[in-house]
Order: sequence, then structure tokens, then C-alpha cells
Amino acid sequence: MEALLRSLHFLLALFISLKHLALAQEVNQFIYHGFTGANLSLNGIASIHPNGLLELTNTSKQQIGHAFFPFPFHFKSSFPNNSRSLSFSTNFVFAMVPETPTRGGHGIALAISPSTEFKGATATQYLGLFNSTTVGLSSNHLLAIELDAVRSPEFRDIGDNHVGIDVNNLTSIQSAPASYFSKHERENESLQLISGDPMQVWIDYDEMENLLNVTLAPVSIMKPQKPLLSTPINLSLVVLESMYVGFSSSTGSVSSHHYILGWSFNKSGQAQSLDTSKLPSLPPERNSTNKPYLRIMIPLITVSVLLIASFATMYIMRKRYEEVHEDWEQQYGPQRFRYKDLYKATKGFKVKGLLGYGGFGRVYRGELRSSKVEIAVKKITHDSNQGMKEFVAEIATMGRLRHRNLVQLLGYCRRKGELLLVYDYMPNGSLDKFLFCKVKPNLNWAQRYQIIRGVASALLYLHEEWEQVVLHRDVKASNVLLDADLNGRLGDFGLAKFHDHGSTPQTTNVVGTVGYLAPEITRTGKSTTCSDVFSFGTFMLEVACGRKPVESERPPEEVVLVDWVLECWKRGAILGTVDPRFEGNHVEEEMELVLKLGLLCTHRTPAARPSMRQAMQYLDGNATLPDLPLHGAGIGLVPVSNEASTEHVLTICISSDEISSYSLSDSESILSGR
Ligand SMILES: *[C@@H]1O[C@H](CO)[C@@H](O)[C@H](O)[C@H]1NC(C)=O
Ligand SMILES: *[C@@H]1O[C@H](CO)[C@@H](O)[C@H](O)[C@H]1NC(C)=O
Ligand SMILES: *[C@@H]1O[C@H](CO)[C@@H](O)[C@H](O)[C@H]1NC(C)=O
Ligand SMILES: *[C@@H]1O[C@H](CO)[C@@H](O)[C@H](O)[C@H]1NC(C)=O
Ligand SMILES: *[C@@H]1O[C@H](CO)[C@@H](O)[C@H](O)[C@H]1NC(C)=O
Ligand SMILES: *[C@@H]1O[C@H](CO)[C@@H](O)[C@H](O)[C@H]1NC(C)=O
Ligand SMILES: *[C@@H]1O[C@H](CO)[C@@H](O)[C@H](O)[C@H]1NC(C)=O
Ligand SMILES: *[C@@H]1O[C@H](CO)[C@@H](O)[C@H](O)[C@H]1NC(C)=O
Ligand SMILES: *[C@@H]1O[C@H](CO)[C@@H](O)[C@H](O)[C@H]1NC(C)=O
Ligand SMILES: *[C@@H]1O[C@H](CO)[C@@H](O)[C@H](O)[C@H]1NC(C)=O
Ligand SMILES: *[C@@H]1O[C@H](CO)[C@@H](O)[C@H](O)[C@H]1NC(C)=O
Ligand SMILES: CC(=O)N[C@H]1CO[C@H](CO)[C@@H](O)[C@@H]1O
Repeated sequence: MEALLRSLHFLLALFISLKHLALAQEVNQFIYHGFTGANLSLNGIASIHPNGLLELTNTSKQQIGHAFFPFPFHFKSSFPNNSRSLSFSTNFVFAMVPETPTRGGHGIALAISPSTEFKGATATQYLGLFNSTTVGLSSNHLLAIELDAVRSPEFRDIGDNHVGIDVNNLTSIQSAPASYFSKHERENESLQLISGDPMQVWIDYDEMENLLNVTLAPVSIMKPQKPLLSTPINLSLVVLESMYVGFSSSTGSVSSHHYILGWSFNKSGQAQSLDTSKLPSLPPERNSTNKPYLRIMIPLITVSVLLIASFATMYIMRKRYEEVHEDWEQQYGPQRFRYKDLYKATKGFKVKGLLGYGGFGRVYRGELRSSKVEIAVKKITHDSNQGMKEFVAEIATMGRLRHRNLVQLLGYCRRKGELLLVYDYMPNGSLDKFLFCKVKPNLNWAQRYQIIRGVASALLYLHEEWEQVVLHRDVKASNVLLDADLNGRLGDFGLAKFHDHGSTPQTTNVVGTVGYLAPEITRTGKSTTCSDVFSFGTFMLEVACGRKPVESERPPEEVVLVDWVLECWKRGAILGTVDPRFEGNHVEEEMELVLKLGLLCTHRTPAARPSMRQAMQYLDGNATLPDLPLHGAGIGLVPVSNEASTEHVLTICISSDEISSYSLSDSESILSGR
């Protein structure tokens, strides 16, 4: 019984060993679509995912991963007649998913080696195959096909994205940049090893040809006709009889996930093609379109870009709408406009809305969004804060002035280096355009007389009817604006004062406009109601005669309007100065009144000028113009002459081209009343 059992046991053992022998002899080919349950010899950090994906390395630094087929293959047949003994064929699908999109390493090598153990092998550029002492030794008996993603100068790497054939040594006997020959394009298409996309490699060696071919292609492409590398090599000088095949991979200071998805090997013929549909998929977040950093980074980047953009917008908006506020301004709160509102009202101070270049700045047309009120915004640039407090106080005062012949000042706004004044919008623009530009229609006498009276009543209001005396300082046709009903409205009041403080006036103490300036201002530098009356006189003559106070292109005796009217009046021909555009359609009495009042107002002696109340009365016909001889009417501007008695001569220097110097002659013009 015991003998029987023993013999049975023996038979069983024999059977098993025979089976093993048969198995060992059979194994000269294999094919894996994924490695689930595969009996691979794994080393280092290599592992097989549950879905069959073989991960040689993860992104841990300075690591090695080995995965070898557990049984050796016979490379040198003991039967010399076996011509295929050295030939082999293999193909596999790999993927390198770098830790950051552009940096990964070091690479994967398919190795044919006498052992599955690589004693002392190091990571990084040694790919887990050698170390610095073993590299290059012919005793290694090692053939490797490297897929190298890092350039190692010591091994004369051609770049950081190449395929090479290594024999015992990491200095490749041949290498080429990762690429494949495209049948359609009939040219080489380059590939990025660390793109994260699966790629296929075919390695074929034919002992008879003595050629080792390496071919690379994206996984979706059939095997290209032309190999990437085709290297003559006599493997019998390299390999031993029994050799293992497998993969070695390493990471360095840069790392990638190195994956093998499928592998086919054949020692006795052409390796079967892999069925790419049967391959395991890469970890979802790690395939090319859904890289982990992208999954996190894309929303992160999007959010940060949005944040930055909104902060930038807010910053730009804040910058754009930035204002200057000071504590002392709080009392003027109601008159303060927000810059943002003015910016929007004028559509960003577009050139299209530019109404003109006023006395001290540009004037823009706009419409307040909230109230739909049409406004004109005057932008005054100034470079100092000096006098700003006083000026704003004055503006606040001006804002309280109410008269139908004044352009209403609605408020102000302050920015760095900029002051904005907000006025009612006057649709018909300034009077000088009507008087001197032929584009605007002519104004008839009734309209002009109405305008003169309007301006006179505004000045009367400023001088006498308001709680304080307000000097305009710059009465002239271009400062008279016309509303929709062509009523004259005096604008820009009080601004001359600002001129005093800020910006860069050409004359520091003389304020006003040449031709409208009362002579005493040039002596004293002081404005008075009388000097406003003088300017008003000039303005009246301007409107009646339809010409500017100084027109240098006219005959010498006509250059200065006041003098010309005066001379004509002396000759009894005052109506000869009337604007020819009336074509005689004017009321002679009114015209004469305006011209004479103009002369009276421009009298050289301030005291001889009427007050605005008197002027108003004359214009309303409530009082008769004094029929007195006028002494020194007119500013008497005549070209400088040597005969003029110097003690009474005052020279104003004006930076104007034609008229650079005038003297105020003291010649007493005796006007005989008529
Ligand atoms: C890589 O794999 C090794 C071994 O499985 C593990 O210890 C390590 O934590 C992994 N590293 C990363 C970054 O996943
Ligand atoms: C796996 O391979 C080893 C040799 O590396 C062998 O000893 C073991 O029996 C094999 N296991 C199976 C299940 O094939
Ligand atoms: C090679 O020789 C062995 C024995 O010498 C023989 O069994 C085998 O059939 C031969 N193979 C071929 C391909 O000729
Ligand atoms: C390289 O590996 C060999 C074999 O294990 C070992 O003898 C040698 O010391 C190693 N060299 C270095 C530099 O690690
Ligand atoms: C490795 O190959 C290169 C190039 O053929 C050679 O210069 C170098 O000496 C080799 N290394 C060793 C250790 O033989
Ligand atoms: C394609 O690449 C191979 C190997 O690098 C090279 O020999 C061949 O000339 C290239 N062909 C073209 C069309 O660039
Ligand atoms: C290697 O490539 C060359 C050139 O394309 C070809 O002639 C040869 O048959 C190939 N050899 C193998 C084993 O694929
Ligand atoms: C390869 O090398 C072996 C040994 O040196 C030699 O016998 C054989 O003829 C060589 N093969 C070729 C194709 O040169
Ligand atoms: C190996 O090659 C033989 C002969 O071409 C073929 O019949 C067999 O299917 C191949 N096996 C594999 C796994 O490639
Ligand atoms: C990425 O992974 C998902 C899920 O596994 C898969 O559906 C998709 O096809 C993969 N994309 C690529 C380009 O591999
Ligand atoms: C002029 O007289 C009219 C009526 O006599 C009067 O209504 C008006 O107020 C007077 N104007 C002035 C400025 O006194
Ligand atoms: C003469 C002139 O241009 N009058 C215009 C003044 O403004 C109003 C309102 O815009 C226009 O209707 C007039 O034609």
C-alpha cells in the first residue's frame, strides 16, 4: 500500500515536472492586453492597477520600476541549424504622463537582459539599468531600446525627446528624435513622448538581416512603413543564451507616470499586433485631455483670470473715475458731481461731444443719465492745488446765482490736476459764432437787441441785485451763449479769478481779453464793476457792428472798433459803422442808442461810465442817454507814436502777431454832443 502510494506520488511528480518542462519550452511568445493576473516580475515601485494597467513609476522622485517577463528566452539555440535563434519581435503601448505639462522624466527602456535584477542600478539618467560603474561594461550583455525624455549630456543625448538603441552603454549606438513617418503626409511627424498620449513601439530584429528596427507611432496609427531606427547589429556578440525581456523605468528630479498598456512578444515570428480597443484606459484624470493639473488648474486659472480681470476692471474703473476729495469740500456736497456720472454723461469725454475750447479748457456736451438733463462740462486743467479752496468756495457761490440771462452753473467735480464745471447746456452755442462765422444764420436787429438787453440785465444782477457784488471780468461775445429761444446768457462768470490762481496766464495781473480790457486794469490790475461796464460797452459795439473789437486786417483807422465808432460819431456818421448784414433792416433809434451807449461805457475814465443800472434804464428807454460832451470816450488805441507824451503812455504787450504794442494815447477826445 505504501509502495503504491509512493509510486503514485512519484508518477504525479514526474507528470508535474514534465508539464513544467513542456511549459518552459512552449513559452517563446506572449501577448498582453492589460496585465490583469499576469505573472510579471515586478521590482521597485512598479505595480499593476486593478484595470490591468502596468505602472512602472509614479511621480515619486529618484525611483526605479522594473517589470519583466518571469521566464527567460533562449537567444542562442543549441541547435545551430535554427536560423531564428536570435531574432525576436515585440511591440508595446506606453504612455508617459508628466507631473507638469512640460517637465517629465526620465524614460522607459525595453531591455533584453541576462537577469531581472539590476544590482546597484540607479534611477535618473541610468534608467534603472546601470550605475556609474556598470555603465558601458560589455559584461552587462544588455540590449536596451530607450524612450528618453531627458537630455543627458554625459551620454551624448541628442535631445530631451528621443528614441535610442543602447548596447551595454547608455550612449546610444543610434538615436532619433521621437517621430514617425506618416503615410498620408509623406513626411516625418514629430511626437512628444511626455504628451501623456499612448504610443506604440515596434521592435524587430532579424538575425539574417542583422538589422534592429525600431518604429514609433501614436496608438491610433497603424505601424508606419518606415522604421524610425534601423540599425545593423550582430546580437550574437551581445546577448547570452538565456535572456529575460522586460521594462525598466526611472524618475529623477523630474518625474512622470510611466505606463505600459499592452505588450506582445514573439521569439519565433512576427509579434501579433495589439488590439488597441482591448487596452486598459489610463487613469481618467491622467489621460491627455484630462490631465490632473489641468483638472485642477483650468478652473483655478479660470477663476484667477476672472478675478484678476475683475480686479483690473475695478482698478481701471477706480482709476478712471478717481476724484479728489478734501475734507473742506463736504459743505459743497450738493454741488459736487461724481466723476463717474460726468464720464458717462459725456460718453467718456469723446471728441465727438466736444463743444469747443473755452477760456480755460475744453467744453463737452453731455446728458446726465439719471435726470436726462443736458449739460455742458468744462474741463479745466490746473497743476496746483493752490487757491483751490477759495476757488471752490467761489464756485459754490456762483452755483447759487439764479438769473435767466446767466448760464446756470450746476456744480463741479475735482480730480487730480483737473477741475470740472457743470453748466446748463445751451443748444445754440456762443454768440460770436453767429456774429463772425458765416455758417450760422444772421441774427436780425430785434434778436441782437434782445441779447444785449439780456446780457445787460445779467450784469446788473451780478453787480447790484445779488447779495454780493460779482464781477464777471470777461464779458465778450464768445462768453455769451444762446439758449433755445436765442436769449443771450452770460457764461463763464468768475472764471477769470481762477485764471489768477492757477494755470499759466500770459499776464499775471491783467485779467480779461484784449480789446475788452478797460484801460485802468492795465494800470492797476484791479477789476471793478466799471471795468465790466467797459467790456459790456465793447460787447455792445461788437454786436451792433458785427465785427471784433480789434481787426488788424482793416484799414488803420478801422482796426480798433471803439476808436472807429468814435471817429465816425465825431464826423456825424455813426450809423456808417452798422453791421452791413442788416441790409438796413434795423431800428435807427435803438441802433444809435446802442452805439452811443457803447461809447459811453468805453469811456476812458471809469467814473464817466454809467452803472449797469443806468445802462439798463437807457436800453429800456426809462432814461435818456445824457447828451453831454464826452471827454475821453474810447480806449483810444492808436499805434505807438514818438510824439505821444510819454508820461501818459502806457504800453501793454500782447503776444499777438500783428499788433504787438499799443499805446494808450491821452489825447482828450472832445465829443461834441449832437
Ligand atoms: C509611488 O508608489 C510608491 C509605491 O507604491 C508609493 O510608496 C508612493 O507613495 C507613490 N508615490 C506617489 C507620488 O503616488
Ligand atoms: C510566476 O513566476 C514565478 C517565476 O518568476 C514562478 O515561480 C511562479 O510559479 C509563477 N506563478 C504563476 C502563477 O505562474
Ligand atoms: C535542426 O536540428 C535538429 C536536431 O539536430 C532537428 O531536430 C530540427 O528539426 C532541425 N531544424 C530545422 C529547422 O532544420
Ligand atoms: C554599481 O553596481 C555594482 C554592482 O552592484 C556595485 O558593485 C558598485 O559599487 C555600484 N557602483 C556605484 C557607484 O554605486
Ligand atoms: C559608452 O559608449 C561611448 C560611445 O561609444 C564610449 O565613448 C564610452 O567609452 C562607453 N562607455 C564605456 C564605459 O565603455
Ligand atoms: C524621417 O526620419 C528619419 C529618421 O530620423 C530620417 O532618416 C528620414 O530622412 C526622415 N524623413 C523625412 C522625410 O524627413
Ligand atoms: C527593417 O527595416 C528595413 C528598412 O525599412 C527593412 O528593409 C527590413 O526588412 C526591416 N527588418 C525587420 C526585421 O523588420
Ligand atoms: C555575428 O557574430 C558571430 C560571432 O562573431 C559570427 O559568427 C557571425 O557570422 C556574425 N553574423 C553576421 C551576420 O555578421
Ligand atoms: C508568434 O509568431 C508565430 C509565427 O508567426 C505566430 O503564429 C504567433 O501567433 C505569434 N505569437 C505572438 C504572441 O505574437
Ligand atoms: C480619458 O479617460 C476617459 C475615461 O477613462 C476616456 O473616456 C477618454 O477617452 C480618455 N481620453 C483619452 C484621450 O485617452
Ligand atoms: C423801466 O420802466 C418800466 C415801466 O415803466 C418798468 O417796468 C421797468 O422796471 C423799468 N426798468 C428799469 C430798469 O428801471
Ligand atoms: C438760429 C438757430 O440755430 N436756432 C436754433 C437754436 O436752438 C434750437 C434748439 O436746438 C433750434 O431749434 C434752433 O433752430
